[in-house]
Amino acid sequence: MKKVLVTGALGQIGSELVLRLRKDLGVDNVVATDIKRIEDNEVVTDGVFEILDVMDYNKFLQLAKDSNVDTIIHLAALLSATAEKNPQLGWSLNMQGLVNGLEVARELDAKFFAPSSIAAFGNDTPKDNTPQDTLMRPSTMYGVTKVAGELLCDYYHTKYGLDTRSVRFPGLISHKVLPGGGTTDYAVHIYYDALKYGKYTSFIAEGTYMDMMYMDDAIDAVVDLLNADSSKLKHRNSFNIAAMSFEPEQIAASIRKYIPNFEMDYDVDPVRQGIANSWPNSIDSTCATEEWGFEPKFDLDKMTKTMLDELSKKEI
Ligand code: AKB
Repeated sequence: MKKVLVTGALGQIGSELVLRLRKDLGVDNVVATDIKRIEDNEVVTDGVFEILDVMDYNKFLQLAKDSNVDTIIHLAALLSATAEKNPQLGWSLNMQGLVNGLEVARELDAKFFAPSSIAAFGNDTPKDNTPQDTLMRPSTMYGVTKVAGELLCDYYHTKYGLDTRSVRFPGLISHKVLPGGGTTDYAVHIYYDALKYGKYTSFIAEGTYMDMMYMDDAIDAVVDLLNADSSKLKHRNSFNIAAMSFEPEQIAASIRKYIPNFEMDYDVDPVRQGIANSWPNSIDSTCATEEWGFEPKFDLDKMTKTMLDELSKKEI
């Protein structure tokens, strides 16, 4: 990986991944793209940034060719709750955007990464310590696009020899940019409200376990997998990766170690709760550890401390 094009670069993952890649590869070797510009944003101001709608295949191809990239990281997609509100748009953006990305990568013979998610699993999947290879019949549009996307990326690998790689992200928690339209977003909002109001109303019910990960571990995972020795990869699309699994009361308890009077109550959103109920409680990431050395560094309390410290420095 020497020169990378990133789509959806202004989203929650892209905003941090682009900065890391600029450090690793050099500022001129990262082409950040998104559907619109956000002024005064370091992704836009401090390096190469281009407007790109991933549905526009010709522009996508031209930009990748002109920039002479050898890797494409395709992050532009709708998340679970937004895709559930507008399933047709979820299908068309998540699938056509992916097909366009894969076709651009095929034209350039570029390495290709597009994230999958714990959403690729469904009600019939074993809930606890969900294995790498198991039953996958998701009941959400987002999940359907993730399973289809995994299969498509594997297809491009076997059919065309394209170097496709991916991870199944759990809920990602970070302080730089808010997530948009996910089911796991409560685990980010809770830190903002804890600092701002001393209390939080959770849209996810007590007792609902989901896998989560601090953003630094997620960024390391993308970079490490892309740099991994291809001959060691028995799997490709997509690796289970897990750092921690908790339910709302546990994150609240972790926050109370630093903000003792923090209070939480519930106003459960049936749509997001339904999505959460269909996902695993925890997944097994042994294959990622064995095949490319995945090892997360943040547990719940370390993440809580970092989130509260970092958010305290920001105007929220
Ligand atoms: C979401 O909640 O939709 C995402 C995900 C787990 O893929 N954070």
